[in-house]
Amino acid sequence: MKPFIGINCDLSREWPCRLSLYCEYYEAVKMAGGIPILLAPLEEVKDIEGLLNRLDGLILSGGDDVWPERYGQTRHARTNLVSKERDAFDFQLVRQALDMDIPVLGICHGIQLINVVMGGTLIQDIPSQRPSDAPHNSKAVHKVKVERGTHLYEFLKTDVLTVNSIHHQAIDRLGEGLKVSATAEDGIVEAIEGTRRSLIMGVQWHPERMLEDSTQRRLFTAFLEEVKGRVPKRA
Ligand SMILES: [Mn+2]
Repeated sequence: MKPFIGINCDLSREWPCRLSLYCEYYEAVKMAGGIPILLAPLEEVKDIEGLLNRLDGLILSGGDDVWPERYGQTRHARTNLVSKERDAFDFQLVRQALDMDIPVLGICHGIQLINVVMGGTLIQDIPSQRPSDAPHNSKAVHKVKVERGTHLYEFLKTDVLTVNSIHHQAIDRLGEGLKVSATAEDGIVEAIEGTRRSLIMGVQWHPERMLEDSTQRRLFTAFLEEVKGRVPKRA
């Protein structure tokens, strides 16, 4: 039985109202041996719990920015908010997934979401608040250094990795129970993970857009292997 991997989607209330997800996310899950389940926003805590009970793992997709009220800040002029409904669902989904010990892999907005749910803060706009020579926004490519002794290193088996970079926000103060597993040369956090037994990982880049790269594919295949190994422990 292949594991069920939930993927949250983007929601736009502008007409015509729509849920959307770039196809690379579900293709990455299928490539890695899982069954992708696209998640529509739910409001009721018990409904989200019921949904998570049927999932084996969670991939948090990219998107616009987390609401800064979530980490006690006011909105920077360049912060582009996700819809309020997506934000509310994302938070409840991640909180409950962590409580239920369901493996989570967060991508771009997803790594930022994990950090904020766990009490961390974000740099709202890298170019104006943390300028450096290394561009992170749109079409940029840069290297990241992977920390040894992390799940990320175990998955990828490399100290240095070339990644795409399509973000203007990044992790500032790290949330509780998290550690940094990769950084860019300018010190921007590019990957995090949980310090406890639960499998919680986040990457700032978009591995699903680099599936032609065998190292990037391993992020998904190794995540799925971990998920498969953990399913009986939850049952
Ligand atoms: Mn970057």
